[in-house]
Amino acid sequence: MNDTQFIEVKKNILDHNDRIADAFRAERTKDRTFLMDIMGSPGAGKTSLLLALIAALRREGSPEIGVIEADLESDVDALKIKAAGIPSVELNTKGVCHVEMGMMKQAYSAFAGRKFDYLFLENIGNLVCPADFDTGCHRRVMLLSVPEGWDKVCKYPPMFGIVDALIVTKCDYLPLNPDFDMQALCDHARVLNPRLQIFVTSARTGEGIEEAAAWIRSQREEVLASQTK
Ligand SMILES: Nc1nc2c(ncn2[C@@H]2O[C@H](COP(=O)(O)OP(=O)(O)OP(=O)(O)O)[C@@H](O)[C@H]2O)c(=O)[nH]1
Ligand SMILES: [Mg+2]
Repeated sequence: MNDTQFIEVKKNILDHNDRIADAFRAERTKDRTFLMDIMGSPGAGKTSLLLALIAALRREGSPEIGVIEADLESDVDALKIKAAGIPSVELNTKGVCHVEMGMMKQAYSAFAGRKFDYLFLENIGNLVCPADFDTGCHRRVMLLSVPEGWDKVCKYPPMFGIVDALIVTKCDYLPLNPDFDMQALCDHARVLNPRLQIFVTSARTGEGIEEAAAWIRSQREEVLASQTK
């Protein structure tokens, strides 16, 4: 007799997380807060890009913007964001390699009811685990920096498959990396994800920042419009 039971632990955990994420997202839509999850490898340029994007978003109107900074350890990034005059909460995962909804809700509650037009999550630097966990955001983007190499799209396909936008960062390094094949990156990424938006940016020179910020504004408008339908 075969009495082996298979327990789908991962599926159950993810389903539970997804349900909480859907409810959280709906609440934030009601509040008119647009949430965006920023993912990418350690050092891909997440904090630098965030600072550049927030400066660009602030050039039009005066949106209320907040940031949740997730890290395995330290408050280095949260302090950088605060130093730029942006409300920020440090989400210290104590070694966990992704953010899930229990953490997200706790971090959000630390803003004590403050209302935002845009709320960004800088996820843990990791191209693998964060792809599995819905963080309750309206849009998810991933960063790939030029020094990492275009072939990461072949090695970490799930992340490329689930995001709304790919933001190539540190494009000022392109002249130093002649083997970075932008066309191959875009072709492979669009096979994995045909609806993917792609931006090529540099937080150092400002290239592509206005375009990415305009897309973020348009995504917020889209989310808010979906609520009034
Ligand atoms: N040349 C160049 N360097 C950049 C750019 N963006 C970030 N950097 C540098 O890359 C390094 C990492 O940038 P961060 O913004 O801290 O990257 P991160 O992804 O937030 O890093 P972690 O949070 O530690 O994973 C820093 O030395 C930045 O100055 C860019 O567009 N061009
Ligand atoms: Mg950072």
